[in-house]
Amino acid sequence: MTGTLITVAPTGAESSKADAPALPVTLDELVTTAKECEALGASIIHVHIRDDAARPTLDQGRLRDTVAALREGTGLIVQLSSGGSVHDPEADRLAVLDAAPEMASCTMGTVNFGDDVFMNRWGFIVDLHTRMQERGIVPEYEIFDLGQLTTLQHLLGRYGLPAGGHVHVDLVMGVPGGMPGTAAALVACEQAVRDLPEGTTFSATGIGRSTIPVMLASLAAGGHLRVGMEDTLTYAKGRPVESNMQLVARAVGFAQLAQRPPLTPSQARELLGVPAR
Ligand code: KMH
Ligand code: ZN
Repeated sequence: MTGTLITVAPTGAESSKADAPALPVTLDELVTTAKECEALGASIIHVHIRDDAARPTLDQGRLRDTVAALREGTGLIVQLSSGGSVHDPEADRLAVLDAAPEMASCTMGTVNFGDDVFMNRWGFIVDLHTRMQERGIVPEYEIFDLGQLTTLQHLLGRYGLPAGGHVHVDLVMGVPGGMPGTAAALVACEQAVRDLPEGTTFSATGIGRSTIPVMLASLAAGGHLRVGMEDTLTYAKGRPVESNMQLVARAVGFAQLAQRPPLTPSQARELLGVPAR
């Protein structure tokens, strides 16, 4: 078993700065957070950006500036979200790839998302996957429900392996409308991952209070970790998260206890098939 990939997802598109003042929403806040999380043991940053009013945006200029600033200021693998917010049109989500990140997310199906719907049509998934192949952008396949792993199997069988040749999935567990954030659900996914190409790796993230059981289950099952304020705003009962660093530090501690210490960004690049810097 290898060390642990730790992804930080610091911002997301769902929480407001008013509700979570520690949320990094400016470029400066994002780069500062990224540097601190890298120093603690993160190797990937999953990025959603905000506009001047701290609202989610897929503005192309801002995306490019963000990729450049993170590359300049950190060694982290920069993974842009192509999921955006549930309100973003497909064209804007596809255009995220024009900002030329090293990685981008690619969700494997439509899912209810609280009171909203996170729409991911088959044709849209194929467009994202094939454009990433053409441009050498390594996908992280986002899985919100068990059947989406079967969709991924179908996608790879029909359109081939992603850029870099390695398949990496992220199990997003505990979204209201998706699979639960339980050890049982994680084990079911881990079994289904075995039907994907040999060497496929997975990370897992538990939304809200499922963050700890999902982290422990993922480490026990040989998986990797994603944490951050995109997914978790309460550190413990009655204690709001103070910073992304607090969540990364906890994940690093769990990984070390499991004797699977954090991978460095260059080790993570090697594992995922992301070209070395
Ligand atoms: N914000 C969610 C609607 C992704 O980044 O690819 C979608 C999401 C997944 O966060
Ligand atoms: Zn996201």
